Order: sequence, then C-alpha cells, then structure tokens
Amino acid sequence: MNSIPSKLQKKLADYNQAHLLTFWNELNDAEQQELDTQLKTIDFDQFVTLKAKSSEVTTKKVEPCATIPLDESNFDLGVRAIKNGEIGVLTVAGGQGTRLGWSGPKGTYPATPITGKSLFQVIAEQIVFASQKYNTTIPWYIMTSNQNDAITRAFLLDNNCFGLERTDIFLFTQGEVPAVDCDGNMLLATKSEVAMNPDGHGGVVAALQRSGGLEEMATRGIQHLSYVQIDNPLAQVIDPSFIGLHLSDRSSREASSKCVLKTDPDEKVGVFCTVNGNVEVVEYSDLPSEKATERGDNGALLYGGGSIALHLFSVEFLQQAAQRMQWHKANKKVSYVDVQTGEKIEPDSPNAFKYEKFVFDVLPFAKGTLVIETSREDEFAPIKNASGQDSSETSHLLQQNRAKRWLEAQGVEVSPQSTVEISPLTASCAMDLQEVNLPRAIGEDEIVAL
Ligand code: UD2
Repeated sequence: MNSIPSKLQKKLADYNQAHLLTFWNELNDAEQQELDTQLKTIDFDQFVTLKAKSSEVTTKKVEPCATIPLDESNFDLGVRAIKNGEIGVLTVAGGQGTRLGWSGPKGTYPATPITGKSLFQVIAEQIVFASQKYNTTIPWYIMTSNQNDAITRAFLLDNNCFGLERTDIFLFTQGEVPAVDCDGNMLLATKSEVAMNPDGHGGVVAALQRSGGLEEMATRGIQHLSYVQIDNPLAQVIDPSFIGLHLSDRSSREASSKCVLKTDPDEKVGVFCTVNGNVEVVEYSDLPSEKATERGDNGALLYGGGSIALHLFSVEFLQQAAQRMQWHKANKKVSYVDVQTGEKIEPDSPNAFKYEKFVFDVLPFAKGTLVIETSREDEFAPIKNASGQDSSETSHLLQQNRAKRWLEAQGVEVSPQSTVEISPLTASCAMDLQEVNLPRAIGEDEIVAL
C-alpha cells in the first residue's frame, strides 16, 4: 500500500475535493493507481469554470427565427462541393440505447422495417451510395463514448464497415466530466473511481480537436461537415440541395441547420429562435410555455421551427468554436459511495448535477447561419423509445411511407397495406429510382425490399 502522493493531496485540497481520497488506505495498489490516473485526467480548472458558469444569470431577448424553405435552387452548387471532396459526415453516437431498452450502442439498433438494418448501416450505406453516385470519397467521422467505443469499433469491423473503406472512417471518443452534488462536491462512483458522465453531443467539437480529427479533415481538404445524429434513419446524410443553399454565399456562411414545423407546442425538440440577435436552438425544456404556445395571425406557432439535429458546419469554424460553448446543467440521480459510511447509495430522487454541452450551441457564434425548413415526412423518423411515440414502430411506418411516395412518383401502384423498404444503396431520392427495375404494382400482402 502506498501513501497518498503529496502533490495529489494538495491539488485536491486546493479544489476542495479532498474527500475523494477518503478510502485511499483501503485500496489495493491497482485501485490506488486507477484513482490516481483518473484524477490526473480530470480538468479541475474547467471544473471550477463549469461550476461558476452554471450560476450565471443571463437576460436574453428571445424572438422568433426566420426560416427559408429547402429548395433545389442551389442543387448544382451542392453537387459540385460533393464531387470536389469537400464534404465529410459527422455522426454523434456516444449514446447508449437505454431509453430503447437496448443494451448496446444505439447505432447497433435494428432500424429498418424489413431487413432490420442497424442505424449505423443506414448511414454507412447512404455514404457508400453518394460516394459512388458522385464519384468521390466521403469520410465518416463518428464520435463514440468510453462506454461504447470498443463495441462500436468491433461492430463496424465485423460488418466490413458496411461497404466503406476502414481508412475513410475516423472514430474518436467524447470526453467525460465529473458529476457533482448540490454542494459542488464531486462524487465517488466506487471507492476508487470518481463518478463521471459523458460531456454531451456538444463535446464533439473539443473531441474532434483533441483526437486530431480536424487536422485529418484539413489534410483531406474537407471543408464542410454534414452533422447527423445516430437515431434518425430518414436523415438525408448527403443532401445536395441543403449543401448548395449553405454554400450559396460561401464567403461568409459557417453553419446551416434544417428544421421541421413542430407538430404541437409540447413536442420534445429544441426550437430555433433568435436570441440577442443570433440564431440559437433553445431546448424545449428551456422555452417558456407562453412563447412555446404563441401563434401568429395565420395560426402557426411563432416558435415552430423544431430542430431535428441536422446541421452543416464549416470545418474552419469548428476549429475555433470549442472554447466558446456553454455548459448545461441537469439535476439527475447519480449513485455514489457515501464518504462518511462507505456505503453505496442508489438515490431515488435527483441528488446531483450532470454537465453537458449541446452541439447547437455553436450556432450563435457562426456567421450567416441559415435555418432551412425541410419536410418532416421526408426527413424525421427518430427512434428514441421502446414503444409509443418515436419508437421503431412509428419510425418503420414513416420509413415505409416515404419509400411508397418515392415509388408512386415513378408510377408504381403501391397498396397502402403493403410492406416496403428501399435500401440506401438503391436510392437516395425518388429520382434515383429511375435507374432501378421497378415492379408495376405492389399488392397489399406483398413485402418488398428494393
Ligand atoms: C435531441 C435534441 C432535440 C431534438 C432531437 C431530435 C438535444 C439536447 N436535444 O434530443 O432538441 O433535436 O434530438 O431527434 O440535443 N449523444 C452523444 N453523446 C452524449 C449525448 C448524446 O453522442 O453525451 C448523441 C446520441 O448518441 C444521439 C444524439 O446525441 O445520437 C442525441 O442525443 P439524445 O438522444 O440525448 O437527444 P434527444 O433525443 O433528447
């Protein structure tokens, strides 16, 4: 057994966190080493700022945000950028499928209605298809978390990266931050481990910097990133119309986002607003209900632009955005070891604060941000819950409905009762189906995967 390293003891005392060493003398060599190493990785200076920031009171002027419709006016510009190899895909996949009742990384969840392709496969195959269609290479940057990194890597390798070159996939891990109790004390998850939580999808910006991802992009000549969450199998990962609009004034624009009209004021999506004159996403829980329910003369919600977490970011902009992002604080249940008794406590009500960053918090710093309204039916079918709203059941239906619309646009008679799936390797839009040998009709009992 070793005595507490004096430098460590002093550092923790300086930050009022000496309690983390309470059980030091009970730990074996390996556990002491584990705790020492973990404490060295925690950024205590950031922790102090984080606590201070969370108590900042700000008065913000929140107003509705102007949006423009997604159209094809700059389609060719978008295609040119894709063909030139300027576009990469960025996916945040650090989350577990806990809400879904799925034990693995969310990206491994079977998402499509007939073939059960995983969420990862749906994105990978869209990238494969676009790379072939535009005769280019589109690298894929995937953020994992400590919890799911190894299993995500193994899953992609076991599946041959779903047709992508392994060298065109860049995996990197998001950061973690300590959870703290109501008095600002870090908690021990075990006697030799501080309780940490992932730093949120907004951690992606710092993680890209840390991991060398941004440099890798610069080496490849990637100038813009198409950002997609892992959980929406209808997301158009490579969309020339969106990219074209984003580039339509390329001297200045650093970010663009897609939105859909909210179904009702209570829908659980962030809302695009103008805050102190800048475009910002205000999370649904932070938008006062008098604003969330406010309607214009035409009856439409004034704060109706729901974020579906689809963005385009300029790589150059992300290089300087990490330091500017704020932290969000959420009161959560965190199990911990009581330093008085040594007992493991499983709280039944929120006892601690978790800190997270949200990726959309870069938007207020970006020049020229466009908020572009797309069709909910065509682009939003998230899988978040095991049943009910935003479940695989609702997503399957929406995926099938889009597939049927695409087929009907090509003159196929499709029974509403049929079951249909279009592979991302077959088409990325209705027009792509012109190249495909299609049936004349699909009857009500038919199950057709194209
Ligand atoms: C998110 C948005 C919401 C809306 C909705 C659309 C936030 C806070 N809310 O809600 O406004 O746009 O999506 O579907 O963003 N992730 C990580 N690391 C983390 C946390 C999350 O990689 O530490 C990933 C996760 O794997 C997923 C994505 O971020 O791909 C969204 O996370 P979520 O499921 O927590 O967000 P949700 O559904 O509450």
